Amino acid sequence: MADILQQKKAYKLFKRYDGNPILTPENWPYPTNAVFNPAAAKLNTETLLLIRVEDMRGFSHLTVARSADGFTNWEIDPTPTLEANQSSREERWGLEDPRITWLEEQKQFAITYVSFSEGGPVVSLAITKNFKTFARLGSLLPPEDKDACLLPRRFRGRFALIHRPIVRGEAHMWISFSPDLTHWGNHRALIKTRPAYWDCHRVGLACQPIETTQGWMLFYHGVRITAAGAIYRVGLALLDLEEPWRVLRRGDEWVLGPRALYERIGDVSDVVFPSGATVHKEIDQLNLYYGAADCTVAVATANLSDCIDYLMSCPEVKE
Ligand code: BMA
Repeated sequence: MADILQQKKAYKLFKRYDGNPILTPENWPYPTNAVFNPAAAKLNTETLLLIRVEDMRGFSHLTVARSADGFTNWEIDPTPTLEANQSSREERWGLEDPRITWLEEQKQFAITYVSFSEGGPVVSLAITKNFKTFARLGSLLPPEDKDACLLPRRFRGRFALIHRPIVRGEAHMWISFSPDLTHWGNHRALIKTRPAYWDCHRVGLACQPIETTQGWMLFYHGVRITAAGAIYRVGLALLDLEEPWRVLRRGDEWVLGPRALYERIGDVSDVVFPSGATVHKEIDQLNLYYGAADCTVAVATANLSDCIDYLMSCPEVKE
């Protein structure tokens, strides 16, 4: 029988912010269909979100919103911050689902995002200091690939990228390595879908990996297909700190799933899709930013030490 205490722990980890959704198409400075799947970072004293904005053609671009407390009074850039380069065939149909990592060596932010090429979705990289000017490094790996994020530093001399290629129709998370952020190799499967579980159909990285003394705390989304369509939920795993290709633990249950109305009803119903987080160690808090039903942006908070405590009570992964 499933461990009831463990399920209770997982269920209680996150608390939705009462003011959700925090960003909607209605409060956007220009006409949009949907605002969702935000990347998040702390910049100076502010919380910065880089949000996927879908226009009325169905194409997406990325726009910055800033807030002093991470919950209210968002200042949204009046025009798109990062748009598809129309002359690039790799970006023909827009930019989607960014993640942000602070690169310790470069002292810059890395933004990994999905660019929609004519040949399918590919993972692309841009580097920035200020979210105003960007160096675009282009696409990293061939399609079909999504849900990518860099880790903040090198491991045995190489940068590490977590991503989610689709191979033979299977959607598992992989990790790849590069000496220079351009040439990628040593590809290894990292976290796979689990038959019959809530994450049986697809898995993909959620927010950027969070460094803890126990290892890299990894939020990921898992998909199950039901008679009513897909349900996107969120689970937790732990990667080794120095050898992030080793999965140490993985929760059996999801820690956040669609329950609130704004998560259940939208352009794509029953979706919680986190793609950014901010860590506030001084108050032991994690803010998890997510797209709700592919329409709006919402946030849920958790106690960092509760997340680690939960992870350490999850089953060990035997390779
Ligand atoms: C995934 C991605 C996300 C989206 C989700 C639910 O495949 O494309 O952008 O939020 O599906 O529709």
